[in-house]
Amino acid sequence: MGVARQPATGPDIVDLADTAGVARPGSIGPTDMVQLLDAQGRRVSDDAFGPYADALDPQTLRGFYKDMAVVRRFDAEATALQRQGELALWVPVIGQEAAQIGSGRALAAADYVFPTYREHGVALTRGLDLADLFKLFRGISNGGWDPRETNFHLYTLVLAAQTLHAVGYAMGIKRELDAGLATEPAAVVAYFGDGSSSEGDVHESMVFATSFNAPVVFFCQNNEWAISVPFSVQSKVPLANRAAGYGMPGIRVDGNDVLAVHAVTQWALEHARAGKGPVLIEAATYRLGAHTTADDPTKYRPSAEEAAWRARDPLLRLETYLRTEGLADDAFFRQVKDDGDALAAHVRSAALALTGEGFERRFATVYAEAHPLVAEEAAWFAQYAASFEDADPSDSTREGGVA
Ligand SMILES: Cc1ncc(C[n+]2csc(CCOP(=O)(O)OP(=O)(O)O)c2C)c(N)n1
Ligand SMILES: [Mg+2]
Repeated sequence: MGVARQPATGPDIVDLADTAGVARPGSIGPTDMVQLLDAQGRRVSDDAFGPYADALDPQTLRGFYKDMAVVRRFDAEATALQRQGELALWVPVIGQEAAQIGSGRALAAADYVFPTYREHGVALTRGLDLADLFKLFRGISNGGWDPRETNFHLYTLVLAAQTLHAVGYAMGIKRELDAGLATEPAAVVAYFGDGSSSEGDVHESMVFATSFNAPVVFFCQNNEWAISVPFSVQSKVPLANRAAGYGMPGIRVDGNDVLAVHAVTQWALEHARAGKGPVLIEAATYRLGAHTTADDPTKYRPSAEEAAWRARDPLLRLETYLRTEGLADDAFFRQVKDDGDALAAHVRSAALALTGEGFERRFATVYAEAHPLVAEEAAWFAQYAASFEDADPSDSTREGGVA
């Protein structure tokens, strides 16, 4: 007996062909990666995304370079501060500056960002004082900044948890718009890594986002490594390919090309804000440094691989482009260096001046209201802390020791 066949597509099924040339569904190989500036700093033509880059004025292009350069300088200072014992840990961003500045600069003020723990470049684009990031990494705060001031959420160390939060937030934005409680369309960006893409939370997030047409952009920085696990263990296909299975456009972009990242993120944000649902962006990039300052990548990855990616440095290619096109001169690059040094000096002195909130506050903010168990634990801790009072005051392990 024959079984009635359902049509493969229906009115509720997203027609991915609509986004052909943008989503590039189906098999995605290296040639399907969006690139507007090649590793030699030459413009690459692209009918779909080229116009976004063509619309940028020289000042904006110089701004992209400055942002990337000062973040790199900041990152080096933070790494040094950790080595000097002033931060408990640091998570280097070197190599991923284009992915972060390109996407961050595509955001509008009303958009909202859910970062991982490595989005220092995006933090800069949201107007954070980067010294605030140190409150977490110096172990004196569980947060460090008020997300409502910049629409940049707190760092999340539980891999992929923020993708769920982002979708929930995006669904909230949509509900407020639908109910007439908000007038300005906004989008949400959920950052996550290649390793995190294997977490169930990402799957659930994508199902919810497509089912409820949430205005969210999933921005995966595929930096080739999840600590010591290579990307080849996470997926047999480019991550952007997975988008089709959920029913949303997927775009693979050269994550070391700030122009391409900026263009595809603009497109995705417009798509989301227009009520057309989520988009997955996979930015192909590389973590040039260690996973964290507690990691030694020479133990698990070949130096030739690092060297190959250094040749694709996101800063170098934009510098070459700006110089070749006559858009920036030596004086500009000298000024950027001075700006980076000034930022480094600022965050260093701010870091050294940061003192703890006190453990009383830690206990007081566990719940909104007093709780007998917390009160009991606070009393125990006060007694424990008092037991150190006769200890050698020069013993630096007495307080602030956070692993
Ligand atoms: C749920 C959870 N599992 C494991 C870890 C430990 N962990 C921290 S970072 C990391 C690798 C993450 O790799 P990726 O998502 O590619 O991000 P990247 O660090 O490369 O930016 C792991 C396994 C964690 N923080 N949370
Ligand atoms: Mg990774």
